[in-house]
Amino acid sequence: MTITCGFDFSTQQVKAVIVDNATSSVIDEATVHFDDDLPHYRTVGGCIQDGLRVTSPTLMWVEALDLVLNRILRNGVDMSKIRSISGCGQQHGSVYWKLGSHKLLQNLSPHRPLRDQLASAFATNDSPIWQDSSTHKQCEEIEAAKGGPERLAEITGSRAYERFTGEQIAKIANEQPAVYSRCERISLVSSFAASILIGGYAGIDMADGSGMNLLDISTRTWDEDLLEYCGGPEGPKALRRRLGEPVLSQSVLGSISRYFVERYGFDPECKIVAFTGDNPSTLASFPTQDGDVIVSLGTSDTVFMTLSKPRPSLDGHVFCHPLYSQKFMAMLCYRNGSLARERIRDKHADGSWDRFNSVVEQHEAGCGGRVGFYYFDPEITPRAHGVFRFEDHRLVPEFRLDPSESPYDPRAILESQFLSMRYHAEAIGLSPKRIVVTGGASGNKTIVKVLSNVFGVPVLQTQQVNSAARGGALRAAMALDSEMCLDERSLLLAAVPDTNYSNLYSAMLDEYALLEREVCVLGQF
Ligand code: XUL
Repeated sequence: MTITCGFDFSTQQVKAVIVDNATSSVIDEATVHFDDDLPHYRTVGGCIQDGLRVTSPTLMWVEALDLVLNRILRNGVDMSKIRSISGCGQQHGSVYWKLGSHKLLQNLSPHRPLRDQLASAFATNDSPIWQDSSTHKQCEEIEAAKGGPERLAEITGSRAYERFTGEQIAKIANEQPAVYSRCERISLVSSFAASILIGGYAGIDMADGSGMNLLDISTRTWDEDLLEYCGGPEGPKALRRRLGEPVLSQSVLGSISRYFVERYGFDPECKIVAFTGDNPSTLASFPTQDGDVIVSLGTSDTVFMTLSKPRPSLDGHVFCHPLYSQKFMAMLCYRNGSLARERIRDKHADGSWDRFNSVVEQHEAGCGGRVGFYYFDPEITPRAHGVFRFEDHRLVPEFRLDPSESPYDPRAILESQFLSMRYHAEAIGLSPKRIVVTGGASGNKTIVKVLSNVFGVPVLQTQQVNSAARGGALRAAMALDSEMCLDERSLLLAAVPDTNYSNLYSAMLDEYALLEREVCVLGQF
């Protein structure tokens, strides 16, 4: 039996899964939850928020890697049977390795934990992550530097976004020149994890590299003008050197470092395949067909599908595909996903999903002309911040309720989240024939039913959880064998749309779009 290992370095936790290559199913797994398992880093939801700036302690991720491997070992997994490893990380987050750290990586001693050996490996201890929205100035400048937002989107697949890594690097290069000048290498969260595993700097893969506003997604090389802008006073050459050359997502980077062989019993021949972003990795974990759109309901909600030709626009993103070097993936990202739904659940349903569902079901589709926008944190799609409720097109502080009525917010948040997905998905040319739903909320029947009705298409669920980590293990197997096939039977029908409701939601779309435009003005930040 051959097995592979997949990692997911996500916002709130690190997960490792062991997959049996013959059946492509998960046979073991372990998780390290940052807030609970590593409380000394004092994170909330895996990060530290200071106004619009959001970072995670880089060393916390390092410590989590040892901890999760210890847990896998304790479960009794024979590490010497693992043939290859890959994985993913939350997208856009960046790590700044200090001058000389390549030597630390090459000489890791198996007798001391990674945390002790890499404690001084970073030029800054705080890694900016995808929830950061502090780089509005850099967004305006980078679009100007590349000839406008449309041109930037045409080249890199996206207009400028605050969380994108180029903007984050530009901010550090200009505002923290001492940090930038003592940095020898910049990794994404994905290539950072791969670097530790190979004991040397791993290249940034092209799929995750597409989330930087630096990569030309057609030529798959760094764009010179963008290197010039993001590299600040030290210039484009110095940034190119710090980034290294981008690599194909399916590249075998090398064998696992001696540290893991001697400390955990890995086979010295175990191969490390390039890590990628969590969304590309999730895409790689599904047996999708043409017309399938994946909706991932997690800390962030994301919507994505495979494309043969890039069609970048001012809405959403186009990334290089994580499996096929000639294909692309289109994506939308929402910051106010599960955490916003949980906030409404806690306010109106005492923290119980069952109660939340029954409150949702007490109201008719469309909430009788009520629409709510719940951007508790600055939203990415669209760019707006705040909570806004409309009754018959008029802004109201709260929805009016008869004494016998239950609150509208639970249904209203689901409807506006999914109407937004449908509206923006149509804007980037995604018209699903089926939706495959994944992520924490995908097991909730009421939520899935509303999703199906809003899009007017059937929704399929997967029996497999941990799609992003599993995508890592599957990619690790495919990079070596290529004959691994993903089984359609792992997808089960979870909801079919009710035509009456779907027609009603179709009719609501124009009105929704008008209100969203109003909210973008009211909720500017
Ligand atoms: C995608 C994005 C988020 C993170 C979450 O663009 O910012 O989905 O990848 O981990």
